[in-house]
Amino acid sequence: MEPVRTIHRHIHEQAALHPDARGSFSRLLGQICLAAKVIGHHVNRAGLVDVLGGAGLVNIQGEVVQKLDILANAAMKDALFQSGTVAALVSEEEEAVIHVPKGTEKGDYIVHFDPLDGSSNIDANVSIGTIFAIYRRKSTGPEITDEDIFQKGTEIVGAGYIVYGSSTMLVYTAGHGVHGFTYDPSYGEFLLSHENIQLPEKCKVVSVNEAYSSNWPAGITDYVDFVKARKHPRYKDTTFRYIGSLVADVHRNLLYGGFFMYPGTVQKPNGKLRLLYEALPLSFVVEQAGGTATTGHERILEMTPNALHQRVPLFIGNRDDVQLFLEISGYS
Ligand code: AFP
Repeated sequence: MEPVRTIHRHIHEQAALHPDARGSFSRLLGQICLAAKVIGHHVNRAGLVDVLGGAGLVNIQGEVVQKLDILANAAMKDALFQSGTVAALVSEEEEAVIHVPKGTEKGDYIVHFDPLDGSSNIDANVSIGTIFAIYRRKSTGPEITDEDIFQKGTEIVGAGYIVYGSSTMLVYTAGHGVHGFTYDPSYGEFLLSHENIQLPEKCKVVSVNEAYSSNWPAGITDYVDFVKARKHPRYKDTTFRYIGSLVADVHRNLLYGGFFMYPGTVQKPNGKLRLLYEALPLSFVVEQAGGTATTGHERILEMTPNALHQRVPLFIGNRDDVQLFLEISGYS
């Protein structure tokens, strides 16, 4: 029988790579696993209990809040506060920085998260996910400052996501490779299923919502047409697939090889996706897996964020495809 490797064992092995580690980062990751189990449980039972559909609210992004968004947000906050390792949180679902409640142990980490990405897909049983990025607090005073919250992606100490799909899978990196764990309900544990994920060389999939093509800035259509022509050796067998859940689109491309784009439009030059809790964590994961991510003008991980819910165009995936995109679109 194959030895069973749980995520907790893996996290402890990774911690051993940092001789000065005091265990709080491992505790934090452990609590993210707990939140993933709680959210996954509710997602799997969504049709059976009253958690499907809108909550009758609109969030800071102007988007309809689903009941599961609220539940997932609460699960992440509870789990992270219980860890005693966080100094502050940023969530897609909340307008302002979330401070640690009075009487709760504080730590040194800042976590940015999207509790349930792709939630407009929930009612149709389409894969959705949770995305997170972890930073170390910079300031030393009693107050959390902008310096703590608006760090560059190059300062990320850990990032990952959970996909709730045909199974629940947690993918994370703490800067030493990208590792995937599949939830085994009979053990109640995430078990190592994808060790050291590397983006495959080939471009199996290009993902983009072409509905916006008439409003794209010049150059984007040139690249999309170039792929569709299927003349370039990279694109002879490429297909177009778009789920509409960023986390699921990026996860599929990470396993199969590919390139995801969400350009800005003439009306919305920064597009739709959020920098802090969508683009930055996924860019960190994809770079760790050998890929790259850019706005078309700047490496995502080198951007200095200036607002909690800042939006950013995103071109992410295999290095060769990003490079071809930059050349053909004329962005480079
Ligand atoms: P929801 O959470 O409202 O479903 O939005 C998901 C998302 O931010 C991201 O996951 C998708 O990639 C993107 O929106 C899809 O947006 P379009 O429908 O405009 O393509």
